Parts: sequence; C-alpha cells; structure tokens
Amino acid sequence: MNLDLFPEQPAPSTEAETQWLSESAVIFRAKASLEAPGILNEIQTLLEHSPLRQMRTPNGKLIAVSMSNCGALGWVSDARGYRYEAQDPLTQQPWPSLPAQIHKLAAQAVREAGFAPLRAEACLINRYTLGVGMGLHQDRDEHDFTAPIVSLSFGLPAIFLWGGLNRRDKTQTIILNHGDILVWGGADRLRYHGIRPLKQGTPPPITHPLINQARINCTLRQAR
Ligand code: MD6
Ligand code: FE
Repeated sequence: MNLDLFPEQPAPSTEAETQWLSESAVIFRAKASLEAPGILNEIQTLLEHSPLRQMRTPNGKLIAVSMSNCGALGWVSDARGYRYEAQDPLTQQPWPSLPAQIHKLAAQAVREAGFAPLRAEACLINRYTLGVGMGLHQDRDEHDFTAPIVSLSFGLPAIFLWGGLNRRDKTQTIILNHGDILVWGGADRLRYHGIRPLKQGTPPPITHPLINQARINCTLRQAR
C-alpha cells in the first residue's frame, strides 16, 4: 500500500515548468537546479568576505533573516533607514562581485518573462533557518519601479505570500522550491509579499552547508 498518497506537501517538480501568476509575474520551476551547487559554492566563498548578518530596522528591531549582498550595490537597513550602499558597512569594502552564473540565469529569466534587460546591480542574499520568516512588505527602496525583480530560491521550500497593492489585501500562498526562479515587475512590482516562518519540508536533491535545514534566496534588482 502506498502510504504517501496524500503527502502534506507534494514533492517539488524537477521539471522545468513555467507558471504564470499574472501577466507580469512568472515562476520558472527548477530553472536554477543544475547550477545550484556551483552558485551555492560561489555564495559560500563571497560570504567569507561579506558575511551574513542580522540587520536592524530603522525602529531598532532585529530582522530575523540573515542577510548579505553581492554586486555593485547592497541593500542595508539600520537606524538611518533602508537604502542601497556600494560598501558593506561591516567591512567598509565594496560588496563582493555578482557571481556570473547568477547574472546569466537572471538575465535569461528576465528575457523569458518578457521584460527589457535588467541592470542587475544589487543582489540581496537572504538566509532563513527553521522558524524564520519575513513579514509582508513592498520592495520600494529602488528608484525605478519599471525594472522587474528576479528571485532565486535554494534549499528548503518556502511559503511565499503574494498579496495586493494594499497591505490588507488578501494573500495567495505560493510554494517556492529549490531551483525556482521568480520574476515580477510591471503592474505587480509594488505588491505586498512575505515569507511564512520556514518549516521542515521535502529536502532538495542536493546537500550543501548553506541549505542544511535552511533556505537561501537571492533577489536581484536594479536599484538606481
Ligand atoms: C524571499 N523575497 O523569497 C523574499 N522581494 O526570501 C522577497 O522579498 C522578494 O522574492 C521582491 C521580489 C522577489 C522576492
Ligand atoms: Fe521583497
């Protein structure tokens, strides 16, 4: 007898399917799976220079997700506000450069999603451990909201909350699995979104210290 007929979570598809959420938001399922080991190694190396750290909101609250950046600009938050900076405040050095594999996958995804090429100058690296989530927010620290955002997910699956243009709008839940690439912009660019506290779930087909009982998300943005 198959005792796994009704698993709590369906096993993530290893097929490269395309799932449109709207006219200007699309998930390319498992699109980064092949490159995942190489990308995670590159991230691990660059985190030796600009380590993951917990930032504080302008109100002084510790952000649960551990963050770092790569690329020309990095997103930072502290008592002075949310902004993009060319130097890592921790090291006073430029952020590590954006790994070529990430850039290539993001550029391809942007093209396939039908957007104009992106000046992907900022790449925020988020790491979630079990129990860690991200509250509903809008991404509005960038200058040009016509440029889309590309997000790559690795490791444990996460429940992504996809809301509307008002904080109190109803949210849809979308699972982001290992290797998924999400691109959104246009009319969806300022939608509220968040991540439910990370739970144990179907582990990805590869192991890597960065995604051991954890999730890594990289978001690429045109910031200026
Ligand atoms: C995350 N992502 O997936 C958090 N923001 O861990 C985001 O906050 C996000 O995935 C803007 C665009 C895409 C995203
Ligand atoms: Fe966001």
